[in-house]
Amino acid sequence: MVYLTALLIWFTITFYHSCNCEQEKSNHTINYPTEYHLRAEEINLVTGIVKPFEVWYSEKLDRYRSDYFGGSCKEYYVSKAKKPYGILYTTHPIATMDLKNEIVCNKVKLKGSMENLLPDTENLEPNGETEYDGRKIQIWYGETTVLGIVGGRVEETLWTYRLADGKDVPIRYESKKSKSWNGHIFKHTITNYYNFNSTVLLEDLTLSDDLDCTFDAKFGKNLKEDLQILHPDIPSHVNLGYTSYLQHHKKKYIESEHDFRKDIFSHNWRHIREHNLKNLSYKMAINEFSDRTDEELKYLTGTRAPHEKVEGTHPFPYTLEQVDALVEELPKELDLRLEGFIRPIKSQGHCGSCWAFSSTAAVEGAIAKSLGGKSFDLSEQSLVDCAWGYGNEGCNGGMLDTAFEYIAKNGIPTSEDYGTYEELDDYCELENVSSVHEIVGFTRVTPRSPNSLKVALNKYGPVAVAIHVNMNMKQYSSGIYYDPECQGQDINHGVTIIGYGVRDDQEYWIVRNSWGTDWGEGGYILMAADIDNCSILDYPYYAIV
Ligand SMILES: *[C@@H]1O[C@H](CO)[C@@H](O)[C@H](O)[C@H]1NC(C)=O
Ligand SMILES: *[C@@H]1O[C@H](CO)[C@@H](O)[C@H](O)[C@H]1NC(C)=O
Ligand SMILES: *[C@@H]1O[C@H](CO)[C@@H](O)[C@H](O)[C@H]1NC(C)=O
Ligand SMILES: *[C@@H]1O[C@H](CO)[C@@H](O)[C@H](O)[C@H]1NC(C)=O
Ligand SMILES: CC(=O)N[C@H]1CO[C@H](CO)[C@@H](O)[C@@H]1O
Repeated sequence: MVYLTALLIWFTITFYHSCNCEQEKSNHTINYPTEYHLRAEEINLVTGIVKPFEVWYSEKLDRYRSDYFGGSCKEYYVSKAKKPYGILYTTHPIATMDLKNEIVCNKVKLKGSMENLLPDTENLEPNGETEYDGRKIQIWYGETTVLGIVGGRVEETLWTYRLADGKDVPIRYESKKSKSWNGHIFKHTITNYYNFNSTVLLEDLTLSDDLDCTFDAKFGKNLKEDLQILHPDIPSHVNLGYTSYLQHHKKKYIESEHDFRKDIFSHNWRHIREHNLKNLSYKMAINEFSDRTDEELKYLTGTRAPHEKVEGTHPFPYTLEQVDALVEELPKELDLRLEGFIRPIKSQGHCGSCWAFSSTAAVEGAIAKSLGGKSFDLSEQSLVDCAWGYGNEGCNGGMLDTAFEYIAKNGIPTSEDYGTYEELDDYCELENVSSVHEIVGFTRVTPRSPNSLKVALNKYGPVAVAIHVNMNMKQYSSGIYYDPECQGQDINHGVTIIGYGVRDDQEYWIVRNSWGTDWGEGGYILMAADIDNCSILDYPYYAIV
């Protein structure tokens, strides 16, 4: 210990004696220029999104400007002399259905002094030097933990070169956010900076006169309107949109989780906006799922492809030839909701019980059809609690064939009798119910045969199907859903087909989901019916009563 202290004292003295201390100190901190114009691009290695931007910054003028995506979106910051705030002007094209891009300008007050536009240097330490393009490059590195995310870690690396006046110009910045315990990287960006210029002109920092900029103080009242006015490429708008989103959906996160949520939200917002501008057959919308990863949303799904009683208890009674003849007699459109066979939309909540909801809806419909429209609200919870012996696992998922097999053997009580849906695995309390509704068996409709499905819907009632669901479908809002990315993927969800129709020569299935009425068209989705989109025709089952 004495030895160590002595060593430390010797080291400190030697250190102080041998250095030009001003010089040494400045080598250990990053000193950005106070005047700069830079071009840059941020590459998100997780999402693949490349975001080009350009910045002008002047401490002399107390102003900055950033342009995004070649200048379609711009931000101008102008400080107010002697006032503790500045004004941030943003201009961007407004998203209209007909693709006419009208430029709008908004302004907001920003408290405090002007912020630098270059990476935050607070956590960075010198980490060696390298050579690039005949220049000496300083490397800076920092590692911090992300509070609120178990094992969350941020690694930052910055590469700069030093000008003759001692200022450090960035050329590359890398930020990697990961969960160290599983190595999962949830954000990884590289930003390249180039074309540094230390001359910044007032005219570059001045907004065009013919823009009519208004103060929008009313953000946060109506999410849908806010997202129309704001733009996902402008960082300050992302903040406003995200705040409005949290308010609208009554979401609360701990401080350190906001970055992560905001990233997912803005990514989805941008993706949805671009999708909707393409005027494809369906629209998407920001909803309660839009700040979650696809992985986190596993609870929305939970149906596996069958592997046991695949064909059902009774074979489908028609051959493909018979079906083709029968289909001639069928109506061109069918909606079993209009017959009174379909109960109101339900929500499975945070529980992977879609398999119970889709099979129960098919049973409810078959019973209502047999009783001429008298319907009962049957208990999904009884399946979640009691169908484990059949290969189902409550909220952890299940299969359609074994759900029907269970109902055929045990019957299904009403929700009123069994108890309301709980969104969790509970004890099976079937012995307490006074009576159950019974089915004779179930049938797998000939797979990949749209005509067979139409015959089944007309003759037997709703058909439960297993499908693949992706993030686009989770944010579906209206129209006929067709997504090439949905093809050839694993089954993960159970829904119920309750009819079919034609719009603009495109045939579709009317599909009932179990994610509440806020999602899709009042809880329903129209899915392209051509052949086998999202594997919708691989495992279709109806109940026989
Ligand atoms: C500090 O940086 C200057 C300029 O790059 C260099 O000349 C000097 O050797 C550095 N000092 C140390 C101790 O690294
Ligand atoms: C968008 O699609 C609709 C329906 O297909 C069509 O009527 C409309 O003209 C399209 N608009 C644009 C801008 O392509
Ligand atoms: C730097 O910017 C000024 C003002 O825009 C311009 O006149 C000058 O040519 C630029 N210098 C370089 C090296 O591009
Ligand atoms: C169900 O019946 C058992 C045995 O009779 C009883 O202990 C239990 O409290 C009942 N549960 C409900 C929800 O009524
Ligand atoms: C795999 C498959 O059947 N895809 C079809 C889904 O629907 C689209 C649009 O109607 C068809 O073009 C695909 O062939």
